[in-house]
Amino acid sequence: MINNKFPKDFLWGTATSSYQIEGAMDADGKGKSVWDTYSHLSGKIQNNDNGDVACDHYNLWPKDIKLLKKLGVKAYRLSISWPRIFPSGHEKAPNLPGLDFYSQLIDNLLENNIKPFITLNHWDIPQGLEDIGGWPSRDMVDAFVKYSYYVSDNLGDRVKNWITHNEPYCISYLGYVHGQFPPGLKDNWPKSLATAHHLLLSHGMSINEIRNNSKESEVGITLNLAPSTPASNSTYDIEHCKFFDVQLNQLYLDPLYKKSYPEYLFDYLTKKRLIKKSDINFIKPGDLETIGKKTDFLGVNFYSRAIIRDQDIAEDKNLPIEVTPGEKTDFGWEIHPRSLYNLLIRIKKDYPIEKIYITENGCAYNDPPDKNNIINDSKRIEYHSSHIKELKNAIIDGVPCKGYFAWSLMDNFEWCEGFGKRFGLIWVDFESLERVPKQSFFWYKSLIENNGKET
Ligand code: GCO
Repeated sequence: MINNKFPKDFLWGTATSSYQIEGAMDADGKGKSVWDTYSHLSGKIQNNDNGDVACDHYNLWPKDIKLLKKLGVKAYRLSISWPRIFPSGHEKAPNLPGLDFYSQLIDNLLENNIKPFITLNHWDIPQGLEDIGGWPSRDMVDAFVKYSYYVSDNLGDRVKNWITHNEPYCISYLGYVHGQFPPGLKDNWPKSLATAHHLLLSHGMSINEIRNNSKESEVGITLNLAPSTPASNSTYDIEHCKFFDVQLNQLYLDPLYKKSYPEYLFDYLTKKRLIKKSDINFIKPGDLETIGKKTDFLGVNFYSRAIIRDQDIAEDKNLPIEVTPGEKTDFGWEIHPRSLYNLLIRIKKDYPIEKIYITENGCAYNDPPDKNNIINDSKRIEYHSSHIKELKNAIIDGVPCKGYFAWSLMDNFEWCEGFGKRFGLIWVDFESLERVPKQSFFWYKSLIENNGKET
């Protein structure tokens, strides 16, 4: 049970992203994004699903705003599809129908007293920019600054909470080392690091543009962070765990808050012959100053902890595994709410962060409607409840967290998993596009009414 109330002005919200919900892949002049291209390549997405229609939010948004209103959220985090604004990325002027779509959405949110939190880049960059090199190319920085200028110029009178990028780690690591996300390259550490750098640099470069266009606004960035634990006490696992932590957490937090990169990471990768020192030439004089410009808040996406086993060493040469995961969600991600507390305490200790929002937290469970159209997703309720409890503990212990966004408002296109993993508080029938609030929706509504106290 969560017994204490949260601070009076705590922002309870929910989140979505453009490619995952909008559909309308070519409506009103929209160009192709990298996810439009990638999801149409055979075998990349479970079941060969794609986001052409998704939740058809582009057409059904009035319905979705009614549901947000019913849920009682104070804030809603959504992202802008870049190719709706600049179809190829190269146009000089923005595509006005694209801007109009978001403009009317925002007006409606505000009429319903819901604060829009806008993410500018939730991964669906114009294919036209990928074609000239994508994030490993420094030209992306200017393209992003131009895009953030036009969006904030048009919406900045009403939008006051801006997130530049969502989860740079996923773009950089999953796109260029793991190979699971567009552009699907494997083991290309030089491009992966250049991507991380250009994402961070474009964040720093766009802060002033956005603040100039959007008076009294706050600009932040969202990172997916997680604490990691070695699976055993072996030096292999301990060293691998350190590497994991540095590349997931410090690679982004250090430049943003300490104006430096963790040298350990570059040394480690050089030692393993995954990069040459000369590959790091994408860092130019002054870049770290720009990246380290004051960011108003840090968005934290939290799902699970990581238990790290060194896969490069034969199992019989390693020590036996001592840390095993507990219960998992349908995605196979361990449920470990205490890790949210530990993570927040650690980043508060290590970095001068003045404000945090939990911009995503949630779980995949596929419970379908029963014959009365009721979806009893009790495990989702338990997941959110236990994480909110740990968040409360962290706030009591001094973590400056000002809001919590449940991922996600509704079931949607879960990237490489397609429609097979459901994170929503609302069930979506992907044939009829009917929306059915789950029991977790009503639980969250009551939690919000009671400002974090469960009844
Ligand atoms: C991410 C994204 C979301 C996901 C969610 C569940 O973290 O991958 O921000 O778009 O849907 O995290 O995987």
